Amino acid sequence: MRTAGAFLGLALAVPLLSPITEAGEAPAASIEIVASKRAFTPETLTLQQGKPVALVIRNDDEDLHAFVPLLLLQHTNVQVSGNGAPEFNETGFVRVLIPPHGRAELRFAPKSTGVFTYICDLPGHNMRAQIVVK
Ligand SMILES: [Cu+2]
Repeated sequence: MRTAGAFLGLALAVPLLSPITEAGEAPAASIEIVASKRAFTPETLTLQQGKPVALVIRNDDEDLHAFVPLLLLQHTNVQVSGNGAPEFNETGFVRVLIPPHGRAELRFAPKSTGVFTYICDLPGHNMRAQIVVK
């Protein structure tokens, strides 16, 4: 009975520790956005609804930049890694500040289809681009 109990505990713990890498599921596709010379590249990128993605935002500038997705990530589970400073509120992920020559990686699965603008909201930075979810 002790063995059965230990096995059950392990079986319950594993899915909590690795929600994305379930057996048989392909690893999330990695897609890169570059912030350089105060512009985001590419201007438009396309993601698939419900499909896990690792979105890497690379800052090639000497300036601090922010990645601020408008509506795309509301009420969505987002795992952030890299050396950015993420911010969350009651609706979920709000933005990540990325230091000069830094990078942030966001792992999530887009919830809804549509065209979603993202911006850098730092003063004087007129940076915007879009993510299409199909
Ligand atoms: Cu900026």
